[in-house]
Amino acid sequence: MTDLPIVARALTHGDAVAVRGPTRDHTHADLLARSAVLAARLCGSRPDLDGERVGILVHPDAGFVAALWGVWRAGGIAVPLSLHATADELGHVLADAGITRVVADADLAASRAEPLAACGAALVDPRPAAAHPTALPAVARDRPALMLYTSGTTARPKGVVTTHRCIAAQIESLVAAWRWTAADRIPLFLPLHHIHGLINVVSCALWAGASFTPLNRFDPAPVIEAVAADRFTLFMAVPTIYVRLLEALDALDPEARLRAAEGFGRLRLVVSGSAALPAGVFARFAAATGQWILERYGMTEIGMALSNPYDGQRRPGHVGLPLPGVEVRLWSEAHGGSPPPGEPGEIQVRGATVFSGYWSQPEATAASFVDGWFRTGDVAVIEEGSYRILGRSSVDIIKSGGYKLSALEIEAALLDHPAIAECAVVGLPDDTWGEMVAAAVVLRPGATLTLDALRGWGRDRLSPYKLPRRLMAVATLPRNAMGKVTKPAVRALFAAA
Ligand code: MCA
Ligand code: AMP
Repeated sequence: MTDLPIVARALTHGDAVAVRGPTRDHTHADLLARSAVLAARLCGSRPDLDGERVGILVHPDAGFVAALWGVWRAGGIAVPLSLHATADELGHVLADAGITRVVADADLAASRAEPLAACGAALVDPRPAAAHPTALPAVARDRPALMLYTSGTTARPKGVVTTHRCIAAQIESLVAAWRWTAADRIPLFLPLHHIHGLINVVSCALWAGASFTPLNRFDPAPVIEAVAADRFTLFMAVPTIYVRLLEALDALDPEARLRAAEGFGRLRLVVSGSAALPAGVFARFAAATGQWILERYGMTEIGMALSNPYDGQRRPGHVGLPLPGVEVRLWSEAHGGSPPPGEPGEIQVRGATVFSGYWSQPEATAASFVDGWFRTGDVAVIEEGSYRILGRSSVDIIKSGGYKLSALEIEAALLDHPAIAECAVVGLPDDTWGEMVAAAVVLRPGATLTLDALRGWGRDRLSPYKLPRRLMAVATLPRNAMGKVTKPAVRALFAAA
């Protein structure tokens, strides 16, 4: 008998629909059955995977949930892999996590045959097969369950490890705060190698006995049509998606626009997060649909921390107050403690929703905590009882379309280009993406480089969303007296151009 919280919840939801597919629906019981078969397949003759890291390279649908739960029920640590990663990026995760087996859909495995073979990973077929009774291990809640790779202030992404207990705490906090019920239906168009899609959408829905509808990717027209047809009660997305929705609504004829706007207006709750929602987008969406988007703040390492209220006023430009079970404080180096009211400080978080550590990086883990509080690196003020995020302490973290990108990782890749002698990557403010990746480069003598050529070259090395959208060749990079590139001055160069 297993002790996994999410599996125990699924047992109580039985024949309710969990995943609404284009050709068929899948119940919670189906997911349990499929995951038990996969767990047995993974265990083979072993009683317990004992924390083996197992990669998941599966399309975001019922098969993904079966794979995730299958790894969990076998006692493994699930490592959902990006479906956009290049061979090099995938290779980094596989090697860093020590992954030797990947549950993979055949088409995804075929298109990544090289990096999978390079690390010697064996493929496990996620497709359902005839069940054969096997005793699955009892997996304690304090065992590590999940590892998600996140970019930070290091050149390479780090693995963020969370336990079953931590994941349950993250889910329970959101289910309570946002009043999830078994009657909820939510679309899924966000990737499942990050917690916005994996925890906030999929895991909360399954925990509550609700359902999600996988849409594979975000395409405004079918999403708008489905909302107009009342197929959903809840909607969660990154700010870029609300910008895209507003553009698509504007382009509709008046009758279709009214129908769509009324559909959005009838949703029980519309949530934005992963990056700052511009106040103008909040206002335009409210004017177009009557929905006051609920903005919240979170991070891979801590789950969701702050949220505007479910009931009561949702303030544009603000992210509200701590979620249930989450302790949040502002911390100021200058004051050696909490800053005076109205003054900025770093957001620090404590509680059951906080991760266990970075995979095999004890020093980085230790450096990210102070007195048991996790240091987010995000700076905020509290105004009239609501947090407002001012920015990040690191200039090397860029948020583009909700993805967290490391300027250092992009710089390291660009320096391999034969025409580039030096480079500095920064995020520039952008109405659609929040921030846009921009590269200032010093070219080698006689070399030339266009943005298109750089993007084309970079496709084998970086995920498409990390590729620069602006390029500027400069004679020298601005540096301080210590010789370090001054990123604000680099940003100013682009602004001046
Ligand atoms: C796609 N492109 C991007 C991005 N996404 N460029 C910059 N930034 C991006 N985020 C590129 C594509 O590769 C393509 O380039 C071009 O833009 C147009 O692509 P398009 O098809 O229009 O874009 P899309 O595929 O529709 O993607 C847009 C998206 C996606 C749906 C907004 O970026 C997305 O799913 N973002 C959410 C990521 C997420 O879940 N973040 C949460 C992390 P080309 O034409 O050259 O190929 S978790 C987190 O942040 C914390 C915990 C939290 O608080 O939630
Ligand atoms: P990730 O590492 O991908 O989990 O991204 C976490 C980061 O996203 C946070 O540290 C913030 O910088 C940013 N973030 C998430 N939600 C918001 C929000 N509502 N407003 C501003 N920044 C946000």
